[in-house]
Amino acid sequence: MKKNELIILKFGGSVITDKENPFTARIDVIDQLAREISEYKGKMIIIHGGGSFGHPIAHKYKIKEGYRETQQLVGFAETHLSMQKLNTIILQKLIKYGVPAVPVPPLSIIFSENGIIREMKCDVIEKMINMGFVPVLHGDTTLDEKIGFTIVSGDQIAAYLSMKLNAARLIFVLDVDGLYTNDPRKFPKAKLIEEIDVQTLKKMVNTFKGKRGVDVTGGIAEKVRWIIYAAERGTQVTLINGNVVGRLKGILRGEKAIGTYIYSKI
Ligand code: IP8
Repeated sequence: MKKNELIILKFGGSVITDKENPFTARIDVIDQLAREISEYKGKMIIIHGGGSFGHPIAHKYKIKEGYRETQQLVGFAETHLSMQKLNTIILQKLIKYGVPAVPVPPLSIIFSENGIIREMKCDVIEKMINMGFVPVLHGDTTLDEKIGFTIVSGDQIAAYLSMKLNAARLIFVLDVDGLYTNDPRKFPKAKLIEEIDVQTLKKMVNTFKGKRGVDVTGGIAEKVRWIIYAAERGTQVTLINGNVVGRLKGILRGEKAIGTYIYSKI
């Protein structure tokens, strides 16, 4: 299958927010990433995670678990609003550097079924990228056919869009260098996996453990499942560290940066 030149970027919640402090964006990092993105002129979609803007409220109201009582409705609304606030911070930085970034709230275009995207209105996004805009989406609250509502992660949206729009590359921008054999924050001897083919990764998926703070959409193993989903469908997946100045810029220029490269035989 011929891939188009679309690049999808996924910003992890831990790189763009301070996960230890509710509603705190890492403004300097967002500024730096926006500046690096502004040098890339091809088609691009950006998706960001929730970090300390999304997960603590979603956790408080048990939004991921589905609708149980009316008090959750305001919690659902609050969670979505908080994600939009983070989205606005990112848009402001991108626009400051001349990137034509436009918001696309996933709540308005996704129906999920037991937490898995069943339907997503992608024609608006396609039209935007064809015109030269950079749509900016995020993990979000969604309406769900089976459980009323839930949360869909930015990783899932990124993997789904990679498949649907036939993206050439999916780049995960994290607060560590890539995928490690173990959690590098807890185990200093953990090794960075520099290259791995998707079949090997599939066999290892349950060995990945760890998440930080309250993370309602699952930890690293869940991320790896969506990486596999995209890679198996022919998108080249890479994980890099967004805290290191210049790494995103390099990879967008087609240079080889420190990170994890997932290979598939498609
Ligand atoms: O951080 C979750 O997105 P993620 C978004 O990509 C919310 O898992 C609302 C918690």
